[in-house]
Amino acid sequence: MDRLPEDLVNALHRARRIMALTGAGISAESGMPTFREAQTGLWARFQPEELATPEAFERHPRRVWEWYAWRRSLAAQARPNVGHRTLVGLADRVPDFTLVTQNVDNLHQRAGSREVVELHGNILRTRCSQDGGPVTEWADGGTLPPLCPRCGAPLRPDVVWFGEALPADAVAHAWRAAEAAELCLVVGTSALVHPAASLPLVTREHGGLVVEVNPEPTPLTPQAAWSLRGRAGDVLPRLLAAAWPD
Ligand code: BJW
Repeated sequence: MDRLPEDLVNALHRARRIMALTGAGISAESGMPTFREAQTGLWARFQPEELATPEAFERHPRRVWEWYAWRRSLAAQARPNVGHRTLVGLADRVPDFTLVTQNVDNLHQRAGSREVVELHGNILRTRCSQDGGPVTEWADGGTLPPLCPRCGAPLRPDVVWFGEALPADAVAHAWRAAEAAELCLVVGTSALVHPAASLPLVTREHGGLVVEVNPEPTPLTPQAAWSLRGRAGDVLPRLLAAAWPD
């Protein structure tokens, strides 16, 4: 990416209400694998229907639990990067800023973002597979997955699998922010998974601008007022510095 368009920089500086929607790409520079990239994505090595569906958990609960335990350890070892930190800086400068993420890795929170709207849950949390209630402690009885201390059902990661409803409060919050946003900044998502991928379209339908940051084009690219080809860790700090030179 060469020069930043001046009208984009002005639009960013002027916007009072901004929503950022992030995906796995923003954590790629922290060493976290994305999902759909051809060589390196998780879905190039693992079958989503074998690991990220309720049916997979019913068939192979131990396999699914262990795969998420591995992912949890990757997230715990990773460090937030400059892309995550730049969104913290943006939130400090914009009167009404909402960060909506599809990521479950907790890196936005660790970078210092407050009030992160988590559409697909959080891999660090665990819940009961029966009643969905949060579980923070369980007996280490050797079974995997461990069992719910309240009802004995297997525990599962608090993430949203294909075919499952997203948390209603997060969806409602994200939808309100998308409708109100003058600018929707979409960072590091293939924009293939719904309903998350619909959020920038909601902003557009309500008269807001969509700005995409991604090294590759996506189905959202034709809808974006600006599509910046580059890595989040390169593009976001440049955007912030251009819009708020100080
Ligand atoms: C960089 C970069 C750098 C690289 N800088 N960028 C409408 C149409 C079609 C289908 C559907 C629809 N509505 C619903 C569906 C079905 C389904 C769906 O969307 N399927 C499509 C895939 C076809 N959706 C669902 O099932 C959802 N549930 C639902 O709709 O429920 C309805 C319901 C209602 C009431 C009762 C019951 C049901 C749930 C979706 C859950 C998704 N879950 C996952 C796993 C989460 C847990 C886990 O982590 O394991 O979420 S799948 C996976 O995809 C994960 C991600 O959050 C999500 C999105 O992926 P993301 O973030 O976009 O990553 P990638 O890899 O795809 O893209 C990375 C991008 O980064 C690339 O573009 C790179 O170029 C870029 N990049 N380096 C910037 N440095």
